[in-house]
Amino acid sequence: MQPHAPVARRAAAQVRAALRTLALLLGLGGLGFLLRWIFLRLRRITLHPTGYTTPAIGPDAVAPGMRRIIISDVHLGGGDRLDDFDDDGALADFIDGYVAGDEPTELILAGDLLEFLQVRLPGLDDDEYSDAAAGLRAAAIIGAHKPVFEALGRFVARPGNQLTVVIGNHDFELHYPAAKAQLRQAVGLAAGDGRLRFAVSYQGGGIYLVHGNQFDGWNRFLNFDGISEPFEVTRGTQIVKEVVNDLEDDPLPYAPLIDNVKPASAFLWYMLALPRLRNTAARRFTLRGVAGYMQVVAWPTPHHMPFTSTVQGRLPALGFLWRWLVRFRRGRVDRHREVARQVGQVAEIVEPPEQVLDQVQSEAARQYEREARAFRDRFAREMLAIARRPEHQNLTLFVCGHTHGAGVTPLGHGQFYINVGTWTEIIYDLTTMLRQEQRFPFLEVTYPEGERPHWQLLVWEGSDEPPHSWQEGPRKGRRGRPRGVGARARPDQV
Ligand SMILES: [Mn+2]
Repeated sequence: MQPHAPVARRAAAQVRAALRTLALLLGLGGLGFLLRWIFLRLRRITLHPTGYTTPAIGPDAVAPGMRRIIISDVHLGGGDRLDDFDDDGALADFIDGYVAGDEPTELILAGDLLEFLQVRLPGLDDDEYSDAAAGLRAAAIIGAHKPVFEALGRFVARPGNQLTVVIGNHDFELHYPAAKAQLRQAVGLAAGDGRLRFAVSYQGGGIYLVHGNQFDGWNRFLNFDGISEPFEVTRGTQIVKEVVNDLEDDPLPYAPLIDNVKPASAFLWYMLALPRLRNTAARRFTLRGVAGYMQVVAWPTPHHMPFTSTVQGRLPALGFLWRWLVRFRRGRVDRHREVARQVGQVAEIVEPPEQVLDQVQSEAARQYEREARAFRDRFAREMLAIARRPEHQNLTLFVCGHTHGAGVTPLGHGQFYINVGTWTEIIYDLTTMLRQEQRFPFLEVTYPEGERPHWQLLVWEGSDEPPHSWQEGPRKGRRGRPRGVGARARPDQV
């Protein structure tokens, strides 16, 4: 029995050492957050608006009585593993076979048409934001989705049609003229041709429309109307560019799906709620994501940092020091990724008890669900507040995208908040990995009796059958099928 005593003592000493380390880490973390808080309080950054702006579209610029089709969040990427949209054929068919109907139509793309944040080009730094860089990224996206832009070209070529592109948070770089020029060229229009126009918001024809990211704290821009200097990098942008893109390269089959997380602030819970945590590769992946998230949250956003590469030459004598600081700051993302990778490797070795894993996973899934619900409610509340403004009294439809969750919310007084969802594939339920079957939602607005819009939230099913109305829940809503029945995941599944 004797030899056991030292073993027990050693174990106790190890536990004490581990606890001490943990306490030290927590203390350092707390100190870090305090310093960060002080830094952000003391340091005022000034965002200088640049000339790269995009106007709002108001009632004067909205043709009365015109048929309108609205879709959102197509997220056309660079054609690689990070690209979330692989249904060029469906979108082109929709544009040719439905949008371009017999009457003049306005097609409104309500934001995040292009996925600039996931385009990685050789020779172009991920954190380079400029007119030239935006042009290159737009060109790469257009090259990867030719059928879509060809269909848009055929659409605008038909007399009377109008194409309106609203700017979102994933295509904020559309404020740069070079990106706009790429799009105009891709649909075969000359510079200055008004058949393609860009907007930060849209109001007219009974419709109020924004992309919706300004309702989302993690994706809100202080200056949404245009590019600022330094370039505004939101937390949401950071999560995509610094964490998600790196994770999506992982060989795990569900890795490319992780940018399904909405809202971005719930990324932590999303990662922890991913199924199959018992599998070591999945655990490495999850912990890598969690570590990446923590590091993004721990630091101020890049445009809050003192050394953005463009702020130079204030003290020429110290130029070398400045350049070194800029280089050091630019290495930040690589260092974070390295730490995240190492954390992931440790997670692979450590085998936590299954019970703990189950608990973590179910609690994280609950938290994620809670945050996602609060996010959806917030959009409805914001839209309600907008609808209640006296100047919006005579508008009927309050439309946005961004959440990727399509749906209709009555606001009273004959007004409706309509989210037009997304055209990318979405996972409806984390635990069951249930996918949304109603892939291609769109809003159709017509004016059969004058000013008041008639509207329908529909789902495109391909050119062989007419679109059906959007149903709540993940399942395909066929006509004749009772509404709602079997359409919702059971609440205990989440
Ligand atoms: Mn968005």
